[in-house]
Amino acid sequence: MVRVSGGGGGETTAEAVADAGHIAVADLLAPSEVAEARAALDAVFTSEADIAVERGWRTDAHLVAYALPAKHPALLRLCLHPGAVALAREVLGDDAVLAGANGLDLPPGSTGQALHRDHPHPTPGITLYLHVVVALDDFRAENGATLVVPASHRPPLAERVPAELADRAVPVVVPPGAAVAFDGALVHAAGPNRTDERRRALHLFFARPWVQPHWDLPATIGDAASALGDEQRRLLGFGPGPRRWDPQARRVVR
Ligand SMILES: O=C(O)CCC(=O)C(=O)O
Repeated sequence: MVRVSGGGGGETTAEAVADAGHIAVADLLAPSEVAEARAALDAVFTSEADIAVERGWRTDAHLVAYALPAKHPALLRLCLHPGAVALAREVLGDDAVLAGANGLDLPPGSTGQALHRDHPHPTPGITLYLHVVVALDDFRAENGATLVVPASHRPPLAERVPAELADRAVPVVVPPGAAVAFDGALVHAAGPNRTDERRRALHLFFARPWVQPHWDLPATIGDAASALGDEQRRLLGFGPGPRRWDPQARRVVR
């Protein structure tokens, strides 16, 4: 994994995230994996086209699909990509879990997103959530490269509301297959797309195993869980988390 921006360069990935709040890494996905991810994501978008507008998944600003590992076998594999998992583990620890996984397409003319924090309460000194945004198309300033506000996850900027920090937002320019990763409390947004090209990304949202995930992936995957390997189950947040009572089986299950 080659870090291409974020931090001063001499520190570890975890130190760079603690300091600047964000990093960019090159070549997280190989070109063949980028092609596979694009095709799989487009297949999910197509399969949801009939309900996307009414659910707010397709707007003028974005096309979004949630819970990707439950929707396509290639996305189950790619959302748990060894490079992304290694990055999450460097920052969050070896027991990091995937706490959400979405796909986003910024259509031509998109206004982009408002600056926001994924986790609204900064936790200076410890990163609880790491958002790994994997570029599936070139991320350029003109087509909506991720905007980040460096160091906005820690004091003094942590006390400021996102909209106040617009003049400090900078685009992170990366090629397809690279990733922008940031502390979930960092102020960021998908930028406006002023081109006639699409700008697609996978959003891999990792967390420490003892904080609330943004998505209940074990429940979403349901019966397909029996086909998962032990490592996939652990990364998706199946056990050893809280137990639950299955009234049908009349036993405790994870
Ligand atoms: O796609 C991006 O550049 C960032 C998306 C994002 O911030 C979000 O969906 O919360």
